[in-house]
Amino acid sequence: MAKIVILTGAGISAESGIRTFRASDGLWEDHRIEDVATPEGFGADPELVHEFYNMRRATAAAARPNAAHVALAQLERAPQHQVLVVTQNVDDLHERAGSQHVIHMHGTLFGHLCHSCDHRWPAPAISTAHDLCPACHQPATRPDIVWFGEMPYRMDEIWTALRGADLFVSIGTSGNVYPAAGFAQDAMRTGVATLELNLDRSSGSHIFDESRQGLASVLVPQWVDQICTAKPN
Ligand code: BV8
Repeated sequence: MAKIVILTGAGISAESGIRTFRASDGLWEDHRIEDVATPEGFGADPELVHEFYNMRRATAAAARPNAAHVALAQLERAPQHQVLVVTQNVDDLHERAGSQHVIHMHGTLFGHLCHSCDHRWPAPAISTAHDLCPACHQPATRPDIVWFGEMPYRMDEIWTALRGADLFVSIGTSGNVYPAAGFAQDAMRTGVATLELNLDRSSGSHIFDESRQGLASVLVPQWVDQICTAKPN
């Protein structure tokens, strides 16, 4: 039984029509990170931030999983592998493709959080800064998203899984955002084999044992097929 930890980023959802962050037509071209993806930006203009996430929630809801998401769900069902997907993405395409062991370290578009009482509930399609928390009835609704400067979710679980893995695979991420960008280094330090599947070389490509460039919808099914048919050593 091979334990595989897979980190995914915006690139795995690009072919599903969800914009990445740092491409030339990327999400950060329309908005400054500081204005829409930090607690300070939310404090300054909560309405702008709710609008930003309403737009992304609508795009994600209209998107469909692509062959890369489907291949990872197939891999999870392979009896000889134990798979954990750690995603930086806030869409739900891994779950909709059938993956069950998924950690959303940067939160989810489909959840709301009360910044007054910490209550969580499913996000409606459209939300505003005036929405009341169903638990404490304060107008303290925010997207359940991890912004810059905030601690990503379930880090202890992630680091434990990473250090106990046989293989760490990074798919569709530019390796710009920490702590996720440090996972390959963490894995390598504890003797875990590392593989990168990405459209372009990333800022961390040199760290990986192997780095393959191409479209996720091509590389991921190819890789899953390769390891599911490989003879056990
Ligand atoms: C933290 C949610 C510590 C929002 C996101 C000062 C203060 C505090 C922290 C910091 C600081 N200075 C720096 C930091 C650390 C900071 C950071 O890393 N900053 C960077 C910019 C330097 N990190 C943080 O703040 C993190 N928190 O450190 O907390 C702490 C400690 C104690 C106590 C409290 C706190 C929190 C980071 C999370 C921020 N939230 N997302 C939202 O989604 O709206 S990050 C955002 O970037 C997204 O989650 C995204 O997933 C993530 C990473 O981007 P990528 O996924 O890699 O996307 P990108 O566009 O960059 O790249 C896409 C890739 O896909 C490309 O390589 C491309 O080639 C490839 N691709 C494209 N198409 C395809 C493809 N590949 C294959 N096939 C294709 N078809």
